Amino acid sequence: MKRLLDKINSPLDLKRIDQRSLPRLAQEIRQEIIDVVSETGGHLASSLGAVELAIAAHYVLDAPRDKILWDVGHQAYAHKLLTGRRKSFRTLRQLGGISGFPNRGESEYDVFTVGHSSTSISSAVGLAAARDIRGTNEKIVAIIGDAALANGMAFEAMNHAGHLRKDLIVILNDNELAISRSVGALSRYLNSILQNPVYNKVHTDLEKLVKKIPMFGLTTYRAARKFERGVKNLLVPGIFFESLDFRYFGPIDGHNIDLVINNLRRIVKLKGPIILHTITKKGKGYKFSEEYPTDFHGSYPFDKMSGEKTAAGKKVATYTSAFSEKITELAAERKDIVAVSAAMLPGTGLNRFAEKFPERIFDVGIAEGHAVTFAAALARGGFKPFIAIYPTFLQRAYDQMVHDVCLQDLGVVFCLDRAGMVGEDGATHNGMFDISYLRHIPNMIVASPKDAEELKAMMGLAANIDKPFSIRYPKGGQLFGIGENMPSSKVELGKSEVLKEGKHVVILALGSMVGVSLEVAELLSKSGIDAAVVNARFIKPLDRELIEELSKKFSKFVTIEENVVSGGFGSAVLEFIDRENIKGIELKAIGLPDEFIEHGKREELMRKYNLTPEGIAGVIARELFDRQPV
Ligand SMILES: Cc1ncc(C[n+]2csc(CCOP(=O)(O)OP(=O)(O)O)c2C)c(N)n1
Repeated sequence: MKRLLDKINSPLDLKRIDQRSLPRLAQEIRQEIIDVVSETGGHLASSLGAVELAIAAHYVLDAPRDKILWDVGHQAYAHKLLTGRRKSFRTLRQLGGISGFPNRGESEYDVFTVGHSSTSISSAVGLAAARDIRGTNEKIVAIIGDAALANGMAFEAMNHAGHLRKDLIVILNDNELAISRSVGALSRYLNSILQNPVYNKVHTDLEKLVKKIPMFGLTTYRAARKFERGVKNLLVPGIFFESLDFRYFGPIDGHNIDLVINNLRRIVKLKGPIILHTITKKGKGYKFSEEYPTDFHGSYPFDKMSGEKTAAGKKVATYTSAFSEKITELAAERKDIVAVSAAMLPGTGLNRFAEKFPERIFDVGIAEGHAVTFAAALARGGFKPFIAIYPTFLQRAYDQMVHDVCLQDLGVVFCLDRAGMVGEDGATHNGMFDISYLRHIPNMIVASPKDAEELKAMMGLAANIDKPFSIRYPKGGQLFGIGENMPSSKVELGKSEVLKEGKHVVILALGSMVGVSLEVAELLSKSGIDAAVVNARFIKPLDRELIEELSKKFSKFVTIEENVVSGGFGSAVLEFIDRENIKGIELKAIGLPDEFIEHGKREELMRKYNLTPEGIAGVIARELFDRQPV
């Protein structure tokens, strides 16, 4: 039988499908998502959980005129399939293909480019304010998960929406999970709603009652609402949403398409901020993602039959696992070591710590700003906090680092996993700005290890230094270009390591680019260029002594880093040369360009941005030596 999905090129085609056939369509969409993600990898479990919500939203609303905002956007694969990207869906997350998140450049149905959590209600309020000034009447709907709702930004936006009383709808996609368990008092509160049958019955009865008395319309309805609030006050502790001036509907089964459609049809007609609470199952419709939603949150490619990750996703030794080992070891030795995560226990490797030291782990939820100030206060309270976080998400906590950690010179350790290019998650997730946003904050130490052993050594050093200390390391395997840990000298604060002597040029390489630089040196030697290679280790404090010494021997310097060149490690070296008035140095700063970098395989992107050994050797040979590389 021909698939219904194959007829859908836009939401208009969806609307032509009989409502009774929509469950079949949901089934087909699920299968398509499983088929594709098993090959490309991606956010399987969240997307499977939001299929009916996407269908219902597009069935009832009139996008792109009406605005549908997906929070984080990792659950929007069904939305993509329904909005003209059915044919390109197989290129998901691949270089030149469609993004794994809503992206304005990709489709007019993607209202906001996203990837970071908890922006949808703010965007909805802003779009509603713009609409009202303009005097148009499109509907604005934000779809947000229970974990994303617990972020400060979502709270701030609800507070504002309640104040402005704008017409907008928030669909809460509640599956009781973040990547792992949803944490926090809000999560407990949502749970209490689900477990309160009395309230649910009163709520439904009231609606039925009101609908039966059309003659009295608004007055009756208002009176009923007042009564309802009174009843709710008795039955639901807090009536959290209603207190913020949102009208609360639900909870309803978010996989029952008729129910979601009928509720949406009703509430789009209402005024003011509204929240529709839907209950969904993360990973719905695929045995393995239902059973292991955390493993299938962001998944590598997998075998559909067994659920096993295929070669591309097989576990290799990673920086994350080295971090995980070391933090557990440190905590076993020292009772003052505590760890903080913003809803990323599995991704950062903190779950092992969490199991071993449950009283010393703090998962604060998707709340990066809070995580940093909270850690500052843990340090102030006499503990040694390690925050494990992705640098792209730490961007959310810049002021907290400045004002709460560095200004007070508190001993918080920031372990920045996924620094550099992350590959398939693309522009919203690349960790390419952290050197620039960290190194200019007074008191902050910024380090980057060349391999996993060095990461452990740096963590050991950081544990014993009572200052803000950040360590950045890339996603995945230990070394790029070499394949195993290199012999290491002792890691000392602000000291680099000379790995190879040379005569003509010195390469100061950082972190992931150290292994690459050794290969660069080998390639250069074929062109008769003898390059020295230094493993910089510290961006701040810089190894001033070594740079001064090198400047007496070399007139050509190269810096290589996996960060934007603007404000990065190369800038730090240039600033030092300038400040110390060192003359006669020609410096080539190699790194990432001043642009957002799209999704694709990391290797492809490294090639595209010329950060391969061949690419870098070519640049050095041509630009510093006026030679064509061999
Ligand atoms: C600012 C920020 N922090 C962390 C993340 C990583 N992250 C992506 S999805 C997710 C969990 C989202 O849970 P929820 O909102 O409940 O949606 P679900 O996946 O359960 O549907 C997290 C922590 C992010 N995208 N943005």
